[in-house]
This record gives sequence, structure tokens and C-alpha cells, in this order.
Amino acid sequence: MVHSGTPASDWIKAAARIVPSERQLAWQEMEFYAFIHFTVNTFTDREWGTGDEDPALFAPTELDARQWVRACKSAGMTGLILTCKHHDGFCLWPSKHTDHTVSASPWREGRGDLVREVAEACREGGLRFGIYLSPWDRHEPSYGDSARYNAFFLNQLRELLTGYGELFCVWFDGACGEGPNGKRQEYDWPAYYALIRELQPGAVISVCGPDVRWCGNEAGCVRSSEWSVVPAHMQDNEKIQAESQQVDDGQFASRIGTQDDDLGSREVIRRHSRLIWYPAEVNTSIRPGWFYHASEDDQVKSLEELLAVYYGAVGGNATFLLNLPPDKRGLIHERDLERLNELGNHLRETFRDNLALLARAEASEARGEKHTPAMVLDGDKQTYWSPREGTEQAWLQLELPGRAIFDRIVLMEHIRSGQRIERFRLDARTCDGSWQEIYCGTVVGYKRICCFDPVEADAVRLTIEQSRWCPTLSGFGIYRSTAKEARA
Ligand code: FUL
Repeated sequence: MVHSGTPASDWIKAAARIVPSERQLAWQEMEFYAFIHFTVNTFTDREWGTGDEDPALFAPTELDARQWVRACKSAGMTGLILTCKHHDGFCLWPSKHTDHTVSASPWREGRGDLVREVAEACREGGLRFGIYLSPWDRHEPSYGDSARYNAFFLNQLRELLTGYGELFCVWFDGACGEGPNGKRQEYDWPAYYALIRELQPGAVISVCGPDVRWCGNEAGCVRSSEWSVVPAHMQDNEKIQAESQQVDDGQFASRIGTQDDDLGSREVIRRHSRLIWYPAEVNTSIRPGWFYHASEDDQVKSLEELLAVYYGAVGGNATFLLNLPPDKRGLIHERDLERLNELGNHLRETFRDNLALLARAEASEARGEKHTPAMVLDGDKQTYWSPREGTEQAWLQLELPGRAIFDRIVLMEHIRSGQRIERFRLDARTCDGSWQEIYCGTVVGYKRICCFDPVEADAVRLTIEQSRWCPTLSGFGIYRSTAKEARA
């Protein structure tokens, strides 16, 4: 419903009170995790298999899931999502419902279960484990015969949801091709979701699912304002483009698509009465393809490219799902390993010392003793500073114990209370005592990493110029990046 005639404070307040579920919160805190694309395509040098590949092709010679886990950890990742079945239908676990699986391959003499090996390596290494299961299946004969295929798919899903311990994510791809007879498969999404909620209540259902939104591209681009509160129809599984049609109680309003620029500004939420918490994930591959191709060995993304995606995604209120394709040996290639380690080193070194830790915090006002300015420095995501309800503009200042040189500021909202900040500015007090603007931005959300040229200062002030009902801030960190240019 378009909010004509409703006082702005009512619908703004309603939007400010939309909050994440526990599973969405736990997922958001994971920040950076891996995709692993591996199947017969690795051996046929293809991106999409046709479904008639001989399982004998699947023959990694040195497969080591622990090496994958070590690679992820070296980059600072917290989880891993495995393509248990891609569009070609080949299963990396010995599914009882098809013979198109690892059991028919020479790998581990047909006694292997790659889902198990990866799940165990993750548990052992302290990474959370998630599954990708392609609904589109180019091998399964029942595909396109909707009821029969849905029953088959639910059986496979059940095997994965019950056999491999706790999952943090079930990742559903939107691709839906025609069945063998040209028949179109109608996926029974409600039944898939119900089974996941029953058997893995802590897992988020991503992309074609109600919990995590695809950011809209596979190139790692992120909107400068990535909202977690968006119109409810964004959850629909059709990947619709912006078009004008009837939404929300028959009112005429433009429908927002996954690839639109603005998914949640005041202008958008004013026109949609049904809003949901639906945060973004950015997915891209470390190489041009999702699967390994030797021809791409010299096209591994540079450290600068990976950092740009990392800062855009993790530093822009989204998560970062980076794909790593193991090669025919079943190992992550040396070049990718080196890059992952460089990335991890950069992040570990940059964010090791928070220069704000010993700072003194003061603010324009605070909402009682429970939400004091000092709470932005206590390292506890549960505590936060906030002005009184209804105060949409406020400032918070950190007096550093002395002068420091820095080029990164990390801001975090208390998203359990919703996403509130709409526009802010950062100023630093430089050597001559004058204030200099160092950054301005829009949304903060779970985390905003503000990157700017190195500045030497002894105080920093955050000015919240616009927010929804009242802002919250649970974290305020000041860092100096390890980039050579920042050391100059
Ligand atoms: C796409 C798929 O078609 C690609 O092969 C890949 O799995 C990517 C993550 O999603 O839709």
C-alpha cells in the first residue's frame, strides 16, 4: 500500500522495527565463506554438464578436503558450501535414489562419499558446512514430471539434511531448464522449505529461498546502499526485472527486481507496506569460471580485485561467498592458495589493532544507562549506544589517547534492533585542531567498513544525518590498513 496520508513517522517506525531471525543473525556474522564447485565438469572442462556424462570420468587423484579447509581458513573464511549436485545431476554422495553418483566412479573404488569428507574436514577445522543442491537436474529421467521429480528431490534433500551434521546453509540456484521431453518442472518450493525447517532449523535458505537474497550479479558488484529491509515480494522466486504492476493490496506501485539499484530507501519503503528482513549475499568466483579450467590458471583474481569485493560486500552490509574450484587432482591450485593467503594476511594485519580501544566516547545524547556511548567500544555486539527514541539525528565522538594515522573505520549497527542509519558522515580532528571530513555514506547495517586516504588525527566524530526512528551503534573501530600506500 502506498502510504499517502499516513504520517511519515508511522511507516518509518514500522520499517525500523523489522528485525532478522536468529538464523539470519548467525549467518550474517559469518561474513566471508567459500563456495566449492566440483563435479564431473571439472574433468570435462565444462561449466554446465549435460547429464549424460559417464560417472567414470570422476577420478580425482589426490583429493584432500582438509587442504580445501586450510585454504579457506588461510583467507579468513568461516564456512564452506559444497555443490553436492550441480545441474548435470551427478551426486557427490552415494544417494540411494539414483545411480548417477560417486559410487559409480573409480574414486575411492566407488566407496567414497565426498559430502562426508568435506563435512568432516570442516568440523575438524572449525568451519561451518553448507550445501548447494541444484533443483535443475539434467540427468534424472523424472525431471519435468513435476510431482515425481519433487518427490525424488525431497528424498535427496532429506539424505543431505540428515546425514552430515549441522548445516548453516542450503543454497538453491534459480536455474530451471526444460526436462527431457521439453516438459517444464514446477518446483515445490514450499515443500522443500518445510523439510529444511523441520530437519535443519538453524540453516538459512539462500538465493531461491526466504532468508538470504542474491545481490543481483555474479561479478562481485555491491550497491553502495545495501538494505536488509526490502519489499516482501523480493522473496518471490521469479527473478523479475523492475516492472510496473499491482502489488500490495491492489495498490499500484512499481515492483522492485533483484537487479534494481534501490531496494530499500525511504522512497521505496514509502510505496510498499509489506517489508521483510532479507539481507544480501555477494557471490563470485576467484577465477572467471565456477569450475576449474587449466586455461584459467593465469586468471586468478588479483589481491586488489578480491579486496575490492571484500570491502564492498563484508564492508557494505552483505556477506561474501567466494568460489574456489578444485582441480582434477581434487586440490585447490597453488596459485589460488597463494592469493587466498595474501588476502587473509591483509585482513588479519589490517584489523588486528583497533586504535579506538582506549578512546573516550561521548555523544549528543544517550538513551539512559543501558545505551551509553562507551558501549560502541566494548567489543560486545549485544550492547549498543542509542539516543532517545524518535531522535533521528545524533553524533558520537571518540577522543583517542593520542595522535594516530588510520585509513579504515568500521561501524556496526545493533541489527537485532533493526537497520536504522540512512546517511552519515565521519570527520577527523587533524594536527592543527581543525575538523576534516574523511567519509560520507548511507547505510551501515551489520557492518560498514569505511575506506579513505590515511589521515593523522586525535579524534573522530560520527554524525548521523538521517536515520529511521533512532539510530543504534554497537561497534566503532579505527584501523590502519597494511596497504603500502597507506604507510606512506
Ligand atoms: C548459477 C549456475 O548456473 C552456475 O553454474 C553456478 O553454480 C552459479 C553459482 O549459479 O546459476
